[in-house]
Amino acid sequence: MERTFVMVKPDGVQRGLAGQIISRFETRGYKLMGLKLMQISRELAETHYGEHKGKGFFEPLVSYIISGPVVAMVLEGKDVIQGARDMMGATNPAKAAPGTIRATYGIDVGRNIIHGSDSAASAEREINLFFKPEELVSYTRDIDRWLYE
Ligand code: D4T
Repeated sequence: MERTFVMVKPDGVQRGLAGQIISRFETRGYKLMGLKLMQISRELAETHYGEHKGKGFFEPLVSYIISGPVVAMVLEGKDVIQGARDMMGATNPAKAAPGTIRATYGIDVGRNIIHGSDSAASAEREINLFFKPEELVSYTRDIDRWLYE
């Protein structure tokens, strides 16, 4: 089973969409391993988006992500890294496929509602960046046998 890091960004929280977005992942069958509302510090934001440092959108991106609380979560499931990314849609909501989270709730790339890790390496890095080991809970779910063959 894979794990991934997903975050409802400040626009999603301010617009009251966190519950609906979490529900999409739960309904699909992905398992919540960690979940919290948090205010990201500038330092954490700059580390998280370190790969974009120097780009024109870096400063607005950091300001946006620290502009209000986010809902951070760790999801577990078969191929969840790509599966969750597919559910989010393209980075720019204007280009995201209909039915995806970004196309359903968003318009502008600078207000794209949600983040999800894009590889196994970034999932591990981001989970460790946002969650302490004791904040992640391992448990069994009786419904798993109805989700997986
Ligand atoms: P995140 O990291 O937010 O899940 O987005 P993606 O993984 O889908 O896309 P990304 O890393 O390329 O971009 C990170 C973040 O920067 C914003 N952005 C991106 C922006 O404001 N303008 C841009 O031109 C690009 C490429 C949106 C997401």
